[in-house]
Amino acid sequence: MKIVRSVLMTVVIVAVVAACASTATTTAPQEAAPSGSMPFGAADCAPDCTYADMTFCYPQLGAESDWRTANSASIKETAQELGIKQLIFSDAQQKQENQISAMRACIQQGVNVIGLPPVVEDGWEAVLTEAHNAGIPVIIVDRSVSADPSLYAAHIGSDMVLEGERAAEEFNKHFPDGAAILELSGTTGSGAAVGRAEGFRDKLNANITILDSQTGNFTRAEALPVMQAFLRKYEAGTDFQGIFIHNDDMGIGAIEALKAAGINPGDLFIVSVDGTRGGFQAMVDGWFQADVECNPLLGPQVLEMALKLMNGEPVDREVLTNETVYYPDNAAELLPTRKY
Ligand code: GYE
Repeated sequence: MKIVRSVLMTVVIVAVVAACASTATTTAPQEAAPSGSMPFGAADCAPDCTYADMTFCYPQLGAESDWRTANSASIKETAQELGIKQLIFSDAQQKQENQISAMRACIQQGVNVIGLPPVVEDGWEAVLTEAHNAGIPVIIVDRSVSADPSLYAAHIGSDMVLEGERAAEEFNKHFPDGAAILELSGTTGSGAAVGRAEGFRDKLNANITILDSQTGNFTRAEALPVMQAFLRKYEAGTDFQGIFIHNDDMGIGAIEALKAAGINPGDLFIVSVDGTRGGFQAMVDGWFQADVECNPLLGPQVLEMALKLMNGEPVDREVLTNETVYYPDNAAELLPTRKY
């Protein structure tokens, strides 16, 4: 109960700090970057810092999907279990400017480490430089950034290109004689959508054509009208035989549109990404023929690395999650064991 209350307090504090952030940060002159040997600055308690010393900032990008909800829960639960001093958690509602102000508030407060799940790849140089100059290490979590790697400590997340490649292999296996397919892609400019699209195109056989590709911004609500528009433009089964969908939530939105149009499970070959319970249910119901895993449960790895950084210990600069592909044949059996 006490812990829950302190987390709530933290959220309130974040909101207040965030509200003042924009004015505060524009005036603050930047200090010189910390010198060579310890580029991201160890905490004062190094080398004996424990989780009880840690103030960790996680400016979450939003709550757009079940994947995201599970990722937020993993960070919060791990922070509680490990007994860190303070978790500063915020929700940017898929807006980069909100993530940047939340980060600036954390820099002002002098947190020990920031975990940043960036909504898009570009545009992080300024705030990453501010964190770097303040000696606050940043772990890029989940999606990637295009900024120079010298500006952040490490990246922990999935190999999005590999996920796209795995999805393409499913279409190649299923359509050896070729096909036309549609793509429902994730948030434009996000590392997840860019990587998946790239890997998918790299591996897709030349006899499979991507007829059209539109973004559904990783949400159910936005995928539904995109699928409806696709169905007005193209005839399912005739103009296209399959759909590659960048996450399960958009898949669930698309299924609503497909059902309403009288399409039956199995009429189209659909491959999605994430492996959420919703995705497993869609496999059980016959809608998805494969679901490429993307694991959101990153809390333990992220906080362990945060402690190492506080203690000035070396860390791996790129930590990729080990993942697989799930299929309908054992989806019903695995569904109850899924953690997200
Ligand atoms: O696939 C999707 C979420 O960045 C890996 O973001 C993440 C993606 C995930 O909204 O469901």
